[in-house]
Amino acid sequence: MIRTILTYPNPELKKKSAPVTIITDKIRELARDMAETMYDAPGVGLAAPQIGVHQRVIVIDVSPKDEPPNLIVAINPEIVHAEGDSYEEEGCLSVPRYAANVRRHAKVVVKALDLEGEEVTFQVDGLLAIAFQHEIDHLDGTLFVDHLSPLKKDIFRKKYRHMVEEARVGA
Ligand code: GNR
Ligand code: NI
Repeated sequence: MIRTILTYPNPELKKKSAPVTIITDKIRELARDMAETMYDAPGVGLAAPQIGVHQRVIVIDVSPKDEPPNLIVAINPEIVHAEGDSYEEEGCLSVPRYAANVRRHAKVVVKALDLEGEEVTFQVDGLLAIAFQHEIDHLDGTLFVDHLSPLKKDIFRKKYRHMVEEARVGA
């Protein structure tokens, strides 16, 4: 089932998500719905709090459109190692129509559980490394715009309010 993606400035996006303690059918259904919602959007990732569920579950698929899908479901993901710097443009399904460059680690090692409860380790770089960091941020109530300098964030807030108002008039 495709779920509704919450958008900034919804306060639900600022809450910290809780670790998953048992992988139940409900968690499996959540992961399925998240993947469906991500592919429908479309986006390269989605975190549970973006659909109002405050559990530490993320889905990611950065495979190009002309290649077969490569879905990652990560439960309780944790960055256990990081190195290098990256400064790339990001967007977010919860912050529509806005993009900005964000400083991230270039490479990360992420430990997580899969849907069978097995521990899995991802050693990633490039867009996949950025996506993991972006999604794990969501689990801690952080949006990419929270990484902007105070001046840029202030400009974002003003521009965004204006954009949302314009969109409302247009509707
Ligand atoms: O679809 C998405 N694209 C994207 C592009 C650059 C950096 C991060 C992302 S994640 C985003 C989907 C989303 O909002 N996930 O939380
Ligand atoms: Ni996002």
